[in-house]
Amino acid sequence: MVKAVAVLKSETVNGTIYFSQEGSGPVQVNGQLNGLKQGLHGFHIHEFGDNTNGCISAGPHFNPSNKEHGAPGDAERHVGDLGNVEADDKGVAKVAITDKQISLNGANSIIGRTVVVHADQDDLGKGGHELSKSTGNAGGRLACAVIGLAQPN
Ligand SMILES: [Cu+2]
Ligand SMILES: [Zn+2]
Repeated sequence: MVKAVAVLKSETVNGTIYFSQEGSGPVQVNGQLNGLKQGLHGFHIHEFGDNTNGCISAGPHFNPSNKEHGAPGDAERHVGDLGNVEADDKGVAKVAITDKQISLNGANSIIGRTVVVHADQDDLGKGGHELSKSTGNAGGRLACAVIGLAQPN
């Protein structure tokens, strides 16, 4: 079992996201984000673990196979496309995602990259906006954190 963790903290949003993977199986993504506006928020792995200029220096969505932006269940998607998380009326989003494209080892490894939560809903590539096929038009980057290895147990 490989485990990883990211601790997000910005002026408005904070939370902790845990990742775990058995062998080359799916990655379980679990955790909680606080301080969000109620509703859906884009949630992605961005290419670089570089937060020197805030979340912007994390670069674009992690896309090692050079595909277009899409929904988590689509064949045509960035590896980093984890869709949306949904915040309740208290601004809390409980995250519970199982994903088969991200990995904690090998070519699709997200270790050392950045997890980002956005201001707006990710349209999953289907919104017809000029940004739909690259970012899902999910708006600004509210909070982010570099994904690091965690103690296995
Ligand atoms: Cu993003
Ligand atoms: Zn994407």
